[in-house]
Amino acid sequence: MKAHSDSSRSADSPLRARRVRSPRRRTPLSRIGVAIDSDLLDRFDRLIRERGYTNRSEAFRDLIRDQLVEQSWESPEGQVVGTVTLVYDHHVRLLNEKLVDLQHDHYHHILATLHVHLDPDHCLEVLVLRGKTEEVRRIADALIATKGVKHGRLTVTTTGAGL
Ligand code: NI
Repeated sequence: MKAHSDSSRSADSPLRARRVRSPRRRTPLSRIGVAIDSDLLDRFDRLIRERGYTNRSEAFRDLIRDQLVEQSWESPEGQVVGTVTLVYDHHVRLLNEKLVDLQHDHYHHILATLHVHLDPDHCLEVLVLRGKTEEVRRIADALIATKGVKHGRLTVTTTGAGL
């Protein structure tokens, strides 16, 4: 069995990693060495401490996953999950009806909706959407662009598969 025979290889040689097998993992854990400017590393350490990370590895993994999720949204045919947050004034004429109509038009892509009455005038809605990237983006754009919506944002996330 030829395992871990690459220890002589430089730690930062591109795209090489030492693989460590753990019985509890579906895929082996790989260890990599990263050469990084000291100042940059200091700033990174401060940043991740502020965000509550207790070790660099988990912070690196999250950065990588974040980029992979972003990339999955570049493919129009990819299956994605996203949330749309809307804040609007429910006194604006026909706005509620327009938003509800839009949601019924796309009911098969909208998994759930949360509605919060923020104050006597304002409503906040959070919608969970699933589907092909281009479909989810189109629905989110239509909701956010509806006249009377004061703020809207699509947050892109993932079905979790493959991460
Ligand atoms: Ni409301």
